[in-house]
Amino acid sequence: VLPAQAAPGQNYAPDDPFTSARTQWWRDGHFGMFMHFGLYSAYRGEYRRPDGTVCRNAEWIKRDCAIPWTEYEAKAATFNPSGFDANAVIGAAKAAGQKYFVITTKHHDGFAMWPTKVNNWNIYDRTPFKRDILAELATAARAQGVKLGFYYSIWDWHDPDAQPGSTNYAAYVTRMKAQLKELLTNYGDIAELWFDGEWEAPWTDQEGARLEDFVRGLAPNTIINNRVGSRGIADGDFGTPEQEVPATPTDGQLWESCMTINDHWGFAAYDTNYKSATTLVRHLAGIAASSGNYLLNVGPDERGVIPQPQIDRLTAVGNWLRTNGPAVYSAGYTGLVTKPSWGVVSRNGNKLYASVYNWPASGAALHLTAKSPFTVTGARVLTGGAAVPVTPSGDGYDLRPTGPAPDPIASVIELDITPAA
Ligand code: FHN
Repeated sequence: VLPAQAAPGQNYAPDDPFTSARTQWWRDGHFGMFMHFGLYSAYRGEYRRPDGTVCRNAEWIKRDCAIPWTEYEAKAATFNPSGFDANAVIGAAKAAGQKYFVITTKHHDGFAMWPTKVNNWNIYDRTPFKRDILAELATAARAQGVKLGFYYSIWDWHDPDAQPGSTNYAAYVTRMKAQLKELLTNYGDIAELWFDGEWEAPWTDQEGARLEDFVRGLAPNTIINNRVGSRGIADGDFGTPEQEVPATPTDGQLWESCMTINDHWGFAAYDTNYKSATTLVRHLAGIAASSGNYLLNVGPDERGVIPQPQIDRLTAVGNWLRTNGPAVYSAGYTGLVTKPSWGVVSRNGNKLYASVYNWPASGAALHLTAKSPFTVTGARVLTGGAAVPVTPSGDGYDLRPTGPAPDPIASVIELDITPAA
């Protein structure tokens, strides 16, 4: 039976996620840390087959490298991520300017990263690592003022009742709900729940609607992503574009774009193809200017430690945000100007924030094209505070900053505006 609110074509939620107080922190924060960490991390991205050949993958290594379950299960007995430091992890997110943190509690391999009582395919029962990292993260997140979220894969390669053709899928769904109950009731408030793998049969949209209802009943304030069912029946609070900065500001839902920091979600030691701090900042500024959120992934190694190149980039983003945060936090789609070729523009009330990627030569202008009329009463660069002359020009305004780019990553000009009544 579908919940009463789940009329086709409606975004099923107990309130309007665009305006609800429940989602305010999320809409203002714009930036979170995603963490893919699981038994797969123990492989460091490589599986040596019995014939000596090497197969490379990360969180999909079990399936894509066709590792037999007996071997994958045996790997668990060696998995001991004793370097995992929840305070350091949450501290890294905080230093990066990230307002929330979402960890894979169970990925498609079905392996629970907490001591679930529901089955024994979990980090407590199968490994020498006798700690509960979710409890440690909950404590650290609360202490440091970072919100905690959980990723949970509906698709499960391990549970026999979850497999295609299962005659007892309902038993799996019952266990899944029991696990979700643990996650939503044993670790304090869970700010965000990130489902995945909902596209795989035998999962159905109707199951999704029931699951969304179940979660709302247990945790009414939790913000849920749309990978619980499909559009119009059960689509949570926000959309989940992946590996992209969407060109349009909205598709009728809140949205959060998740991206990798290199080319994998889980740890792969050989993958050093890291995005630069400049790219990461520009993703964030572009996403915030389209009223979206950026969930940037890190992949701890087999010891549970986030690799230093990932930390370095997060630190650089945090440094940029310390001065330029107003272009991101509580800012969003302007509605007033056309996206310029030289950067992006966001808005917070009567301020516009122009994040300039291509700083003009001295005397040259940055043009702002107005989509609807507004007046500019002042402008300054956030780094250093230099005033920026602004003059009406054609269909908008010309900004003429002087001197070299104040910030090589992106220099932000703050404009005081009065929209026409
Ligand atoms: O298959 C997964 C993948 O491993 C990763 O977890 C991403 C993150 O959004 N989600 C799935 C693919 O969409």
